[in-house]
Amino acid sequence: MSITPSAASVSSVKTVSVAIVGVGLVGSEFISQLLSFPKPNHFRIVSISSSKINAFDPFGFDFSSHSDWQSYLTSSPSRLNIHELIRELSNLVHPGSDVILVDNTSSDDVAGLYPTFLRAGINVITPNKKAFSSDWDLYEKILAASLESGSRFLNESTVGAGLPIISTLKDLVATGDKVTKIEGVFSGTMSYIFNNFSTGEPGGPSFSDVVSVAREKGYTEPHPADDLNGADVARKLTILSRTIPALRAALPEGYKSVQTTSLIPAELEGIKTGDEFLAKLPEFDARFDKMRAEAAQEKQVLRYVGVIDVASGLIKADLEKYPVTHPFATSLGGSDNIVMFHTERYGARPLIVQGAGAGAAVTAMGVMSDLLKLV
Ligand SMILES: NC(=O)c1ccc[n+]([C@@H]2O[C@H](COP(=O)([O-])OP(=O)(O)OC[C@H]3O[C@@H](n4cnc5c(N)ncnc54)[C@H](OP(=O)(O)O)[C@@H]3O)[C@@H](O)[C@H]2O)c1
Ligand SMILES: *[C@@H]1O[C@H](CO)[C@@H](O)[C@H](O)[C@H]1NC(C)=O
Ligand SMILES: *[C@@H]1O[C@H](CO)[C@@H](O)[C@H](O)[C@H]1NC(C)=O
Ligand SMILES: CC(=O)N[C@H]1CO[C@H](CO)[C@@H](O)[C@@H]1O
Repeated sequence: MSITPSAASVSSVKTVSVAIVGVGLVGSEFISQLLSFPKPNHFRIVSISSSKINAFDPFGFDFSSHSDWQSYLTSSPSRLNIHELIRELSNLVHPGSDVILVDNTSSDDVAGLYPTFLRAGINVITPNKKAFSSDWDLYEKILAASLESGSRFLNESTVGAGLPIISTLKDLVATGDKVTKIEGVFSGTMSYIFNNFSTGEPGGPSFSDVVSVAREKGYTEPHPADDLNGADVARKLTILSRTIPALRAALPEGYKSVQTTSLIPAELEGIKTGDEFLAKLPEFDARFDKMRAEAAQEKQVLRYVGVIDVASGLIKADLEKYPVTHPFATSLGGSDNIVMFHTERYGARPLIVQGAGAGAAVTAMGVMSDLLKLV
């Protein structure tokens, strides 16, 4: 993708030091988008870390080519010590000089340190759902640390990757609209599986075949049960619920408090490896076939959705049926996400956000757009 900022946006002398923890799919793509940003710009990359190694340069790396950062990292002698990193980064915080941590990991440990980063004056941008969807306690600590220090944390890409879902919800709330219900397909993996499995026809490929193909294509976690348990959707619902004033404290234990239907057959609960799980999944195809056929008879499709009903306080992740004419049946392809916001102002015709909800390029774009909000 190409980004063309206006010349005016670079007129101030502010520098922004960026530290990236986690350099897999999203992290690598984000670095590449940052390095492609037209120069001169505010940004300099001062730190890159994998789970083990850290490369740090307080003046900012001077990469000659886009792939250079990989050799800096692999040849760095320093092991990652996250507390040390926080100290180094806090030394770079001055008026006119901001520091931003980009957390691309899915680590609970890094998420647990957000309050420490924020109190040290370091802004946090993250696609990592862990911090905001876990216990209320951590969430409150993050909010308090941000308020106290004035450091900001941005989390747009935690739900729907690059799609404007959190920002849309925030705007609805901030302008005084009343959200009555949010309903959507929030998991790219579940979207792919059911878009393929349930098309409104009574027959089709078996559930286990669809899951296997999804895994081969890299759309699922290595262990498909980690997607089929619904926890990812529950985490995203937690993040959205906490943004709605009436539901702010509705989920004390975060995603664990969401009413979640797991698609893992009880008999396959706790199986250690993804391979073993997939080998046994065909034994349960008949159940899924039956649900699909029943839905088709009612001219409906199956979709794994998240629902937040504000009036009743019901927050659930579940397999539901939708008419074959419904947008969840007609407008989804691949691993698209779709989210419907029912509000007082939008009335009978809900606001709908839809598009690719997973993938490195669009997730990194969500992170990048958060970064631009900070300058
Ligand atoms: N990779 C992403 O697209 C993405 C998006 C938003 C946030 N994040 C967060 O960023 C951090 C690092 O992510 P990670 O990718 O390293 O996690 P990972 O453990 O490699 O996760 C694999 C993920 O693949 C995703 N996926 C589904 N369809 C895909 C497609 N068409 N192309 C690529 N990926 C697809 C699924 O996302 P879903 O089931 O979650 O949709 C699944 O969670 C984590 O905290 C993660 O939660 C990642
Ligand atoms: C389901 O996936 C298979 C295998 O990739 C593909 O051939 C088929 O066209 C897909 N069907 C739908 C409805 O997406
Ligand atoms: C996401 O970040 C914003 C600050 O930019 C915060 O107001 C909001 O509460 C956060 N959402 C969650 C659920 O953490
Ligand atoms: C999506 C992504 O970039 N994930 C990576 C984040 O960083 C960790 C640690 O280096 C990698 O293992 C992940 O693949």
